[in-house]
Amino acid sequence: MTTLDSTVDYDVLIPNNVALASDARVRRGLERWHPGYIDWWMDMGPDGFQTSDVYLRTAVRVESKGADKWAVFDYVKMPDYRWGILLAPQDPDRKIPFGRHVGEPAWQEVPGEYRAMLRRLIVIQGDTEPASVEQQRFLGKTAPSLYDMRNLFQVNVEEGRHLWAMVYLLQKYFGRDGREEAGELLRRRSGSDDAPRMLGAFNEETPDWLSFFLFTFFTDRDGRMQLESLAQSGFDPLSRTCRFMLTEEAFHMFVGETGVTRIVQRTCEAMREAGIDDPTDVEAVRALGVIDLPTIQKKVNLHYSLTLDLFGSELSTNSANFFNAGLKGRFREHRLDDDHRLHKATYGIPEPSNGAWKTVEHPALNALNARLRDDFTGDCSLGVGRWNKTIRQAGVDFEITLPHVAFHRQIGVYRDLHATPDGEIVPEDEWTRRRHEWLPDDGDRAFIESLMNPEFRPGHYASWIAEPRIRINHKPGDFEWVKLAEA
Ligand code: BYC
Ligand code: FE
Ligand code: FE
Repeated sequence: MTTLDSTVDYDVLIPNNVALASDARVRRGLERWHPGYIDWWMDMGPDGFQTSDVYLRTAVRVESKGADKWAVFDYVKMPDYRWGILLAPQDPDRKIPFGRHVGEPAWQEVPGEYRAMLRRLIVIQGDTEPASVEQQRFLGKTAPSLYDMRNLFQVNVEEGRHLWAMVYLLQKYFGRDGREEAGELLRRRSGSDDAPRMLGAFNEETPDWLSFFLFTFFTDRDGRMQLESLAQSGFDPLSRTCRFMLTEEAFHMFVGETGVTRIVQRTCEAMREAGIDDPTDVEAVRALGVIDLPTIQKKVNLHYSLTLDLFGSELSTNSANFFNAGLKGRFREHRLDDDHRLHKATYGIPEPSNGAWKTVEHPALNALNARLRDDFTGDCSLGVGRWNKTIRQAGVDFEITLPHVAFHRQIGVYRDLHATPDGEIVPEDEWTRRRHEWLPDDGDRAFIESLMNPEFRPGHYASWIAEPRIRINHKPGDFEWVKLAEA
């Protein structure tokens, strides 16, 4: 019996709302995987803080009921975090919302003909979660405040839980090869030469806190878009898992957006106090111990373009197959008003033509990655608009912009072009010569690194970032978000 409740059973090794107690095979599989996970967390999780007490939120329910919140906050040592398996409640009447099976009852078991495709989607999703923890493992040591440190660790434990979410699906629905894939997810390592993570951006470094905030703004937002598409899946357990993951994901986006806002705000304040009007006077601004806006723009260019590659090629038969099969839908498929099969539909993709860009129509089924990427860009623009509002309100004349989709791409239809952030196509040698105008160079990286000094006193913030306006769970300004263990 798998009747489900929205309350999570915490009196067991692996907290869950999927009746694991009465599913001996899967419970044993997960219990066997658990020690390897803890080993991975100790090796690759936040370095130097595993015995500190962190004020963390833990999900206890999959939805809020009246005054009952879905999560509780308390001090936890990260290795003791209760990583659980939480699926959104099942809707017994749910139908497959798109593709060739549209309108049929959602699948509760894996449809045999789509097994390999589905497993691949779940493995790729699962692979990104631990990768991000690996990328961020040294950041605690240079945290600009205990508040930011706590937020980093909150994101990290939740990405760990997202790995559990995918491993549950693999173990429950994919038998032996699912268990093998679950093992491989603990074996690959971000940036490794012989066993790298699967997608490009997850093998890049996250060397500093500006990168961390931009990663959570852009790359976790790719996570959001992909999870929204998988939440539409006709395979109901995947849909339900992703729906609950999205509840947690909102916080990751909050960390990214407010992190960059606070950096931009501090830069503008420092400029005003020093009477500097020209935001492009990089040397003068840097002398104030804050990050100049042109450098922030370069980092935006980098993280945005790396993240665009995560959507796969603009034109992809994989994505058409995922959609036709009913496995991966569009962003908010259930709100779209069309046939949900995309029979004769087309979708426009910008392509270069005689020194200009023109929109070329393609079968919409093949252009689903481009469409999701465009939805992503729209969502990013809202956040960037809010950063620009902060800059404007501070009276500084500067605007942060998202570069052209063809800029600095390694995957997809633009990969062989050399486009500037404005979308001008230039010869390769010119692009290489001017690269430092658009992307961070060694000097920019060294400058940012020089600011990455820890600030671990409660209520204090590093010189380059403003205090947050809204704090987690309404705690006071000098709250001790992380109680550091004695060295
Ligand atoms: N790097 O037809 P194509 C998150 C491969 S982030 C390396 O163009 P497709 C998170 C591709 O696998 C969200 N390889 O693309 C965020 C394929 O290989 P095969 C993660 C790449 O398949 C922050 C070949 O190139 N979830 O959750 O339509 C913190 C041709 O592929 C890349 C998902 O991505 C790349 N960038 O779409 C923590 C959802 N791009 O099959 C977590 C699941 C493509 O020829 N994944 N390739 O060997 C998918 O939906 C799709 O796999 C992709 C690619 C959208 C990634
Ligand atoms: Fe995640
Ligand atoms: Fe995330």
